[in-house]
Amino acid sequence: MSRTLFIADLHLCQQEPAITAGFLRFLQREATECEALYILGDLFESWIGDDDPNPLHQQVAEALSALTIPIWFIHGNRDFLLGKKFAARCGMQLLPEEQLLELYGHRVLIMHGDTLCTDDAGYLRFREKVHQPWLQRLFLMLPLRLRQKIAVRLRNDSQQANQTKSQQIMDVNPQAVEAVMQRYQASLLIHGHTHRPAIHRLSVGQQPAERAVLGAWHQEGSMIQLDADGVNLIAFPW
Ligand code: OKV
Ligand code: MN
Repeated sequence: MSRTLFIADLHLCQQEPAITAGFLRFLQREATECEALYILGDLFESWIGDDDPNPLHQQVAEALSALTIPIWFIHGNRDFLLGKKFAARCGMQLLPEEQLLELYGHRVLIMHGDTLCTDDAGYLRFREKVHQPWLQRLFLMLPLRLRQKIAVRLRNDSQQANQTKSQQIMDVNPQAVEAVMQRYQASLLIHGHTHRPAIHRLSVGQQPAERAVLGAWHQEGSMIQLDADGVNLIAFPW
């Protein structure tokens, strides 16, 4: 079937086995009937190293590697540390944080979406820190137990900070959207992160354009299907 699927923000974790089960079902059904699958970040709720022996990771790697279609992965703000080793175990290929695709006659820009939330200065500061290669290398050299402790601490701090942030701060900045689409001359942007599934019409320069936002999998599944007819946002029970 000539269609490409996009998903993001599953936030898989051991505490939510129903979402994992839904994802495995999605892989067996939908994902076998498409040309390629793009995972646009936050597949996992947290990631502290490819050496984490979490059985959930093994389960996901097995299910993904069973697919015959190409699988592409862009890091999210939660699983940004997911590395080449785990990607190889899944049979998926890592992409840079912004990637332009030419699909079915569309110029499609894909990304996780966190870098579009430019009003959230606190988050951008956190991002800059934990994206420093030397700090990542240092973190990954720590014993797993210590990494786990640090991660729990950072997640608690972040949860407290988010309680005092407005909804608008945590959405995309319209100028940032227009700028990045202009830079890539993209007519369609697909991203996740904000958990506000929708297809927005906008103009970039003078040209009509679209921004398709994936939903999180907290209550139901969410995917975007792209084919020759255009872009479709689909919710489904998991
Ligand atoms: C992921 C987020 C925790 C947001 C830590 C260096 C440092 C990496 C890390 C630890 C935390 C990812 C890897 C996690 C995302 C949070 C809290 C807020 C807003 C270091 C490199 F600094 F400690 F050396 N981490 N984990 N947050 O638990 O998956 O996205 S995480
Ligand atoms: Mn996110």
